[in-house]
Amino acid sequence: MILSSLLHVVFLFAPALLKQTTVGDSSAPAYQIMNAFGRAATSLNGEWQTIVDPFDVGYFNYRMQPDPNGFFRNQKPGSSTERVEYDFDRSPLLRVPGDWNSQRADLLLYEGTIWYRRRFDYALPPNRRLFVQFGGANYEARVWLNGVELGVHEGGFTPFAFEITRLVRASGNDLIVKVDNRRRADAVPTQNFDWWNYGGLTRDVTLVEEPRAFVREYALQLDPHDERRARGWVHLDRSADTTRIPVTVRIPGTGQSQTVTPDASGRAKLSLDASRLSRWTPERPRLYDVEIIAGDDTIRDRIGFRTIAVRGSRILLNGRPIFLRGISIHEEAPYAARRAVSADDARVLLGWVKELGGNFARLAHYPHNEAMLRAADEMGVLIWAEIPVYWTIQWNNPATFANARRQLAEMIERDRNRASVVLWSVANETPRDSAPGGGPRLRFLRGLVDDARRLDSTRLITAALEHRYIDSTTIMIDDPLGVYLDVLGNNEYIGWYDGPIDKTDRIVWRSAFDKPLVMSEFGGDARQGLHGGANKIWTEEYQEALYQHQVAMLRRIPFLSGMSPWILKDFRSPRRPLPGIQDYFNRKGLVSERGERKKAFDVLRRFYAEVARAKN
Ligand code: GCB
Repeated sequence: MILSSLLHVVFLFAPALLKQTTVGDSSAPAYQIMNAFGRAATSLNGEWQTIVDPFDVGYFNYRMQPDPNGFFRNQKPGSSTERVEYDFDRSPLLRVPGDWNSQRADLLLYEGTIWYRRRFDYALPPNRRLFVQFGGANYEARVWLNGVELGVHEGGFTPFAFEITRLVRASGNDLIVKVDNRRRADAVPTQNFDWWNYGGLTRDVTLVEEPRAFVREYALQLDPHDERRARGWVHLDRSADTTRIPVTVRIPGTGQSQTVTPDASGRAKLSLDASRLSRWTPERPRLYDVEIIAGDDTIRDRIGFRTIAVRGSRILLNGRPIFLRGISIHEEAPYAARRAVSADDARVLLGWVKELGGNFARLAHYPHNEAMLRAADEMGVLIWAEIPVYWTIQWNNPATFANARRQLAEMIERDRNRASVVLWSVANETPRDSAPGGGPRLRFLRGLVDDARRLDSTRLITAALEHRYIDSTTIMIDDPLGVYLDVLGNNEYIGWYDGPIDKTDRIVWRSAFDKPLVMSEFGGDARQGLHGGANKIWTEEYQEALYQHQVAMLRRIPFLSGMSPWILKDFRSPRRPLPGIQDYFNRKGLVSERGERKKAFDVLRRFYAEVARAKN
């Protein structure tokens, strides 16, 4: 009772408090500036000073009340007797972008808060605006500039930005970020997941300078209903004093151009003739330079044009059936056990997909960094992109739902112009509601499906589902969520969690839907270099046999339109302690964490070569 009336008071006064402690532009909610790298940007990547703070003493006082003199003040003792119990200037460095776990042995298993501090100078010319953009911070990031709180962002894998036009100084700016990767039951993902909880500023940090009116977001894709046109929209962000300015979109290579005038909300629709544009395909991933010009603002992007659709159980790329020859990938670097952070990491990982003869990758289980999507566009790898709605999350919690929706919207906003992305996935292996017709989980996921369709009509919607046995050899895919999806994903582990390898030989697959199926996971662990017979678990030969039997089974599924076995590379997981075998790695990779191939790699490669000859 006392608590609730206190909260009420805080709630009533919160807006006033915000106004006092922030300067104009800083109380706005976090948003992102699409394509930060196609703009005038200054990188803040590099070494940042850091303070490890497992008890959050830099944020709460000893009564666990927010401390107005927290570490974000970056205080220095004013006299020889003043006590200040932290000092960024003398604190150790961590590299940004990068997870903290792999940078220091004592942080390998750390879950909690680390404070990051970076000093910078920036002479912002008059009539210009400045934003600080974070590519991603796992899991919750609270940001201050020069002691003023800019805001907070929740969710480890999507970008966010704050405007700092009025706060930035010509020299000596202190940017401070509190990053907390503690797992929470109400979070997305929740407490339990099968990957390492890499914390920190894991992606690029950038200052983006823009004029008073600038293009914040834009979409340009082939119209799925009329592929002679490329359609989309632009969204201008304007200071109150800027008048309407026209926006021109150009594809210089083709002479295409259109000029539009945004409405009062800063929005305008685009429609360009696309009849002479070559189609983007995995074999010929043609990208066009695109320029978007609004007054003094020019943004450059490279966009591919293709359509994706379904007909019955087939997936159609540019109107032609395609079989998705894929593999699942976690966002871990190719030759190390750390987060992948760069275009180089992305190219090696996707290079392995190409080596497998693949044309498709499932980027599990959360949005990967932007470099990965851009590399996929350039290299010709179709992408399944997903949000970390994984296993169980709090289906009945409105805050959890709002969080999942936000992460979905942020992912779509960032990647909506990437031709490679053909599938948005809203969930992985979520347990069905107990009521056959559905319940809170179905409501939650339908909400996400509706959002994805509303935000982007140019992609297919999927989810990795579970199945059920209707007798000992017949598997039925009939999750009620399937009604709302374009493509059914399904995870199965026959030969690993589900019976012996030769069980695959007897299984018959059925589906309640006339829709394409992508086998979004199957596989088993093998320690690279461990040999034995096909009947000895954990060996390369066991995994090899498992893949042989799996592909034989998959060939018999008439409605199968693709697959992304689990997984390209061994990855760290706290759920995998077995000494000498797992050592805290999930060993289902076709490649070890050091980049060494296992035998099953070749089984899949041979299968994909055959499929490519027969089906595409
Ligand atoms: C799954 C999960 C994936 C796990 C995998 C495994 O079904 O979707 O995240 O890592 O199984 O190895 O158990």
